[in-house]
Amino acid sequence: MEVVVFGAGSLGSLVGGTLTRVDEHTVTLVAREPHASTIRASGLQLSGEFGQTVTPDATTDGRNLEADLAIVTVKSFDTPAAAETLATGAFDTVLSLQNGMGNEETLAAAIDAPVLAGTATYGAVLQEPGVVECTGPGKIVLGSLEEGSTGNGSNSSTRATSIEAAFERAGLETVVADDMSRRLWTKLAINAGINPVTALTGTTNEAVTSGPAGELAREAARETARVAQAAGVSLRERDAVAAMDNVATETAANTSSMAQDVAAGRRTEIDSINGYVVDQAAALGVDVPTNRVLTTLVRTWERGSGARSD
Ligand code: KPL
Repeated sequence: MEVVVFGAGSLGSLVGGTLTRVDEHTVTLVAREPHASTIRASGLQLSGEFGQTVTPDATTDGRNLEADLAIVTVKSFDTPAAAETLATGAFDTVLSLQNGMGNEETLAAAIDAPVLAGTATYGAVLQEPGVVECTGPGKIVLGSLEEGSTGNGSNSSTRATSIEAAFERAGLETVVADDMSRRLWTKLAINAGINPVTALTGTTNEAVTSGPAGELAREAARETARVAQAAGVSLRERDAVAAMDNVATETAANTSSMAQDVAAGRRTEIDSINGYVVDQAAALGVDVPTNRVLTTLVRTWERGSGARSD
């Protein structure tokens, strides 16, 4: 399978690099400098669980590429730009493995290829250009967001199943799901709890496995489940909390993507995670005080540090 990974930061490099381990896949990583040129010069080092050096192709220019599969791992605020770039190429299937909500719709509006939704809970950290570490085992769940399109034999089902098989052969734990909307809301609850709390406190995911920080993260996950329910998605509060607890424990040593962004002085995905929960809650008449406070604090940090200007 020919694979292009758009936005090969930590998770994208981990997934793309892991797929490169299997001979039948040709992988191109679309990455920033100096990551791209380091990979071209000396390969991509996978440290941690997948330890080895692999040699995917790497470029900074994502235009006019062609592949069987495009995996999108850009930050959610970069999805519109990535969609425009992807639209200049040709892909059989596009798979979003991003945090936050609304990415699939943005991609589908711009690209002439089926877009599958996906969630990934692997802990991944880009240690330095050319080196990505898997800091916690996880799982990839993928499928179509269209109701009724994942039945046996449907096009989406066939595509999802062949991607699942390809990922599994490379050692990435992957399952196909027919309830992607619920899965995306569950992942949103996980990120709404873990990401801002670890980002604001400069801690690893272990910080939310217990104590007051854990309770704060759990409350953010509970509120997210309430908003999901108001939106017609059957996600129980206790399932959202259990999912968050499970990921925090499995990835305890990981620095969450938002904590990595804050540590590097970069803009975060707060708008499409807790900010999305707050906006949906307002539209649906649900009170989400914890998500509101977390959103305000992270946005205040972004403005104060110059990471955002609005
Ligand atoms: O998705 C993640 C992230 O950091 O954004 C988790 C799964 C919480 C891993 O840290």
